[in-house]
Amino acid sequence: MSFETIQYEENDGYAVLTLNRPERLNAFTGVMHAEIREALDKVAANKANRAMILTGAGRGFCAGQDLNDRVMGDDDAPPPDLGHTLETLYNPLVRRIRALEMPVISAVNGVAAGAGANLALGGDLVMAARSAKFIQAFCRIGLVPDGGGTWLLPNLAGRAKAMAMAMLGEPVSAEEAERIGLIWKVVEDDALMPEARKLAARLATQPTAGLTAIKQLITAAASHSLDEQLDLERDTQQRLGRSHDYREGVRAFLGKREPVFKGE
Ligand code: T3D
Repeated sequence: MSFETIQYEENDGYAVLTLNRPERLNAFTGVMHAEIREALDKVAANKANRAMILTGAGRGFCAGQDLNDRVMGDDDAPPPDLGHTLETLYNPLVRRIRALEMPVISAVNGVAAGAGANLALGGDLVMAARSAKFIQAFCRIGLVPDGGGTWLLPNLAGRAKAMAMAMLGEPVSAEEAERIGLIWKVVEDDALMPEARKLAARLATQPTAGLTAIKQLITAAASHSLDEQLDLERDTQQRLGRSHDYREGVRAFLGKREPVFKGE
């Protein structure tokens, strides 16, 4: 499968989507958005894909919007409609990744800035190379964190850290990101992709429908009361209790053997 701005691979039960404009730290362009959409269609269309890795080529993960596409003309020229780009490009991307019916691993190989940082943080399991850093660069150009940033940051790291990151735009190291709960874990630079692949291959053997439900419930919890969440757990467990993988899991446990999950 050949793309201009990304690489796409399917392997061993999982897909790898690599942002691939290393000379621009994988900054987003319209073409890249379109290619990511096409790749996500492929991920979802193939039942054999039961996990996805999102990463970047070169020394960066993603530097957010390519600002070369936002060159300001003279003051009389009409400004770009950023509401339109969020509505048509960034918001659908974030929603699409959240809705993907499999775990998404962000393997953050280097600097993640602007919408690139929030794309990374929106993954379900976020791993970062020790040299990676996260920058809410928006305030430096008069914008607010987008790509879900104003929701993700306080939910992950709390209001105080969210405010400082969003208002100061300073780099947060991978180690600090792990310490404050922004990401799951830091690994050595050269271990990042081997570890991400090992994790994706393992997830691809697990009960995918159950993992997808975990992702949905934990996301829903951010806006639900305990009562609402208890109801959702009841309904979800009722559905999963009728699934192949639940039957298989219980039978395997009682039979003292390894389960063979189908993902359904
Ligand atoms: O516009 C809309 O539709 C609304 C949506 C907005 C979403 C957003 O993401 S807004 C935020 C946009 N991103 C930024 O403001 C980040 C800009 N980049 C940086 O601040 C720095 O590049 C980094 C902190 C990310 C990395 O710094 P450093 O020193 O490691 O690398 P560098 O030298 O700045 O960058 C390397 C090259 O990539 C360089 O090109 P050159 O000089 O070698 O030809 C640089 O210009 C280019 N580059 C990096 N980020 C961008 C970029 N080119 C275009 N757009 C970028 N975002």
